[in-house]
Amino acid sequence: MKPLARRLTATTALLTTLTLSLACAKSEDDADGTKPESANARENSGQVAAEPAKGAKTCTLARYGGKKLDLDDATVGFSQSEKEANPFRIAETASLKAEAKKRGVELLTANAQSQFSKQISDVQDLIAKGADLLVIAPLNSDGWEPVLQRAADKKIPIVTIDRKINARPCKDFVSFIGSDFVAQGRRAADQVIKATGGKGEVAILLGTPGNNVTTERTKGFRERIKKKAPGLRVVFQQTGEFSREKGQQVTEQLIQSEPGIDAVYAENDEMGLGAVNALKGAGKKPGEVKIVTVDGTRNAVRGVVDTWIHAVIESNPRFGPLAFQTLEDFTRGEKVGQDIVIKDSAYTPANAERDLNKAY
Ligand code: GZL
Repeated sequence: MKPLARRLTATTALLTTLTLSLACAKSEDDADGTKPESANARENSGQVAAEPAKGAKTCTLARYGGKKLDLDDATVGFSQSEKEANPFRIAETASLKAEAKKRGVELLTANAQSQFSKQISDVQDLIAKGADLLVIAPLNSDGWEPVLQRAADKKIPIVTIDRKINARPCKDFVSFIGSDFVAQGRRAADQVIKATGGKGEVAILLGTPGNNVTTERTKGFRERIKKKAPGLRVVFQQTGEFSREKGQQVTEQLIQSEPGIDAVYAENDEMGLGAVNALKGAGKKPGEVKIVTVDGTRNAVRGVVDTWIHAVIESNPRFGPLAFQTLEDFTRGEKVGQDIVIKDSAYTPANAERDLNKAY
């Protein structure tokens, strides 16, 4: 398809989505009752790509030092971090692949199986195989220097999605596209406060250490609890490594050490579902312990419908359209955002059944 024709199509699609989003924002409060700053445009299909909430456009090819490219003729390398057992990762990779296919862009992919050393070698391999541009879903926030140097030597622009790397925007990488994880933690705290009346004992199932998602979801949650519900005490926190199995194991320990626990904040759905399994195994009833999780996977939202889980804060993994649009704008010499924060919705007892088809 001619670039101009495709550009017009892409622009029309974007305008349609944004119009839908504005329509939604005007017509309904956000699912978790906060102002619709995060209301996503929702089509009947329910599956909505991540959309920018904020992020000034300041990075240009000239500033970054890349070369003009026609994305249609380029090869994009995608490095996925975690094994695709977690629906978040499955949906994220599917979104990238679907957008590459839709645009007819060659996409090389690699999966680090949750091993950081493998992700570094995966990216080196993608460069060796001729990737002109890189999209990276980083496992960790630190340790990227070898890759950044190699990419810079070959003038290969990098867009990071989902998690952040500790490097210089519009210098070491072009853009970060992802959620506001501190806001996710705050919104999870609001749900725990609602569910418990702001009193009692709460446990945190932490994500894996070494990335900004765990740090920021914890920061947002703790700050909000301290500010809005001093009667809620965090009596336990331990990493469940973002996995269902570990989340179950840690919750089994939690039930032994804190039998009177009132609520669990799980920093992702997989750990939250593990916690549900542990509570079931301990003979608890649905809703006896209030669980709040983050992601928006279908199983967790079903957990809200059957009241094992109180609420799920969305972390939208469908970065494909926004990542490719950013690459296209950048390689055409247009300004792009350095820090593109996307919108996230939420699932509560009020909307989970109605919105189940929007989960991934
Ligand atoms: C969040 C992402 C997290 C998900 C988890 O953007 O980095 O990693 O919330 C995943 O499910 O393990």
